Amino acid sequence: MRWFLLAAALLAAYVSATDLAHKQQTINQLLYKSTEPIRSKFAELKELAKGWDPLSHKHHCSDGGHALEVLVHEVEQGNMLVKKHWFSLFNERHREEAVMLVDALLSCTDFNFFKGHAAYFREHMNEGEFVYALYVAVTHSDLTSGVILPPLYEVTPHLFTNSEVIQRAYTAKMTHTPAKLQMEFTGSQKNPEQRVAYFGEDIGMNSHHVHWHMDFPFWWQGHHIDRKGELFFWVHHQLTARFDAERLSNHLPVVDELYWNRPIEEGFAPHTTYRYGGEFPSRPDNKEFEDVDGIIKVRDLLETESRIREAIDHGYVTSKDGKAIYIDNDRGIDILGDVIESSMYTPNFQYYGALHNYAHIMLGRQADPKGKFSMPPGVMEHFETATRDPSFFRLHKYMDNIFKKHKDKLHPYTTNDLLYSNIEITDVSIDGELVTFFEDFEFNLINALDDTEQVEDVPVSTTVHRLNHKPFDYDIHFNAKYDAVATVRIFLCPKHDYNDIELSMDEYRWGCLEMDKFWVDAHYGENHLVRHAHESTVTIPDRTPFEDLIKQADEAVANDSDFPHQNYRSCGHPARLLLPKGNTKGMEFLLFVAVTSGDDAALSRPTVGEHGGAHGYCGVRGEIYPDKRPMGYPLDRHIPDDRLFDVGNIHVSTVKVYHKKH
Ligand code: CUO
Repeated sequence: MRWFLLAAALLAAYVSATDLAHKQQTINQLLYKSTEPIRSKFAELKELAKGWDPLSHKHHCSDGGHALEVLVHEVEQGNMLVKKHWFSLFNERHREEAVMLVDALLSCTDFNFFKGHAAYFREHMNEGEFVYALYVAVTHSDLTSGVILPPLYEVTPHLFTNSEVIQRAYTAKMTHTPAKLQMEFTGSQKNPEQRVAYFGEDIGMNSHHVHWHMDFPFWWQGHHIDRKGELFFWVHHQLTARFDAERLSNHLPVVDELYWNRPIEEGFAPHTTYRYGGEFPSRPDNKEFEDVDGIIKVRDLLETESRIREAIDHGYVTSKDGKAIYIDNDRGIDILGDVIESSMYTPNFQYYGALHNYAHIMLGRQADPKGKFSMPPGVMEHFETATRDPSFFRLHKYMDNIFKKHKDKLHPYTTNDLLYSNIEITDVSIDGELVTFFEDFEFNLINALDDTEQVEDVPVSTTVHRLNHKPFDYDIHFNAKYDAVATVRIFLCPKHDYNDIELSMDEYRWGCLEMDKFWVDAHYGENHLVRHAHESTVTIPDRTPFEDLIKQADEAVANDSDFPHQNYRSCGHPARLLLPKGNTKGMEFLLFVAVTSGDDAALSRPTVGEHGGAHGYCGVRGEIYPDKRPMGYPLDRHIPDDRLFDVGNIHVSTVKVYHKKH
């Protein structure tokens, strides 16, 4: 009997491993050269697409085929966006069409039907819509759990590199000369913003950002996503705080917020081309906002903003049926996030509008607000490209300050709230040095270039500079009065402002970077905790190159072997960007460590497993957020006096971040 059970278990493991390899291979093939028909070398997929009749598989849909019918109807009526046209999620109709495919794929009850529909619609829909929908569906479908999404910068490279690189890539292709092209950051050294372009244009950070919006789409109407509004606040708050830390590292003041009734100080020339639709529009310095014809007026944004500020002052948001939803509590930030973004969770779209989404469009269209020149959308209208534009951080600082207004109104934590009397931290230090450096990173451009199946590919790639840091560990010593699970929270905070004036806790708290948060078993007596930086629960390691994913999946399928399990999510801040750049002399930061009660955990066994990896900024797929406390706790509220934090379970020390040229 035991042998039988063992054999059955082995068989199940074997089937699921090879099953995963097949799924990975399918997703790879669907995304390979996505602007061209499915390659003939993927014969099975190509045949499947050719002979597929979506509606004959309605009984394999959880909704009885409703989503599928809607999509098929639109395709058959010729209502869909044509192929070889730009796609923007902020375009209402584009979004509707993409979401039709997401819904159809998510309704599949078996992967074979997911595959058939995806193959079919790949050939019948706009490429941009298809890629977006497939990424979202793979992210959310249980049928594809374990599948690694290829790096977006290798699937849609146009949105991650610049026009010059693309042109030179074509030259390489036309002349059949393999090429490794150096990509430079946008702009010139005459522009002070250039000093921090390495952050705004970092392809890993951009990938994290676009994936965050795929994990938490504002249009999402599926299963309830826990604390989605608060995560919107937190992930963007952290992006802003991290950008500010990079600015301080580069002798720039922290970013100022955007004002609708003042000029946008920084212009931006993206030097980037759509695959279809020409150049991304540029914006000169000091552009005054103009209404965007037929979409959004400056006046409406001001009105929306003042309604939201009023709700904060009142301490309640008014729902669409006129009821007060009180927000001066821990839940308030989540509701405000839903309101400000705004997502389908907003309690009153009619009254509070969609400040964030319209702001992206407003900024994206300032080069051609009247639509006179038929320009395509600006970089701000794509999550892939938005952070390149300095106005992105101004916009998000503006919204961040609205969130801050709410947080500042909440009652400050008292010493009693902060104290966890079981724990006394005796020492915190860094093992190794905090050292950052620039390195070159290469990614493949094969998918950027049109070609035919008859002509062999020429290897073309591009190399970008990117920030990285040396490995380091946190060394934390503490005493515990009894055995218990404890929550460890680590932040890195700016110590000085731009003028080198030391900041008080209340001044620096809003600029703190979440470095890590995890749960440990504290034992009675002395404890010595060594935590590696690479274990951080806000970051993910480098993404697997598309070429490697293809090779690994193909080999696993050919040999009926395991697909190497790579345990990371697509959403997550790049591990190599965990530290801000610092400077050559060693820039002082504060290392803030708080050990609080394990009761903070929302999960029953917080010390077991990694809870999906990058849960700090990205939550846990399909589960509740693992920490019950407000995101940013205990630095999220106003601190009237630093001495309130004089408790044994909180430790603040000064560390230095060195930047080395090599
Ligand atoms: Cu992520 Cu504005 O929300 O870009």
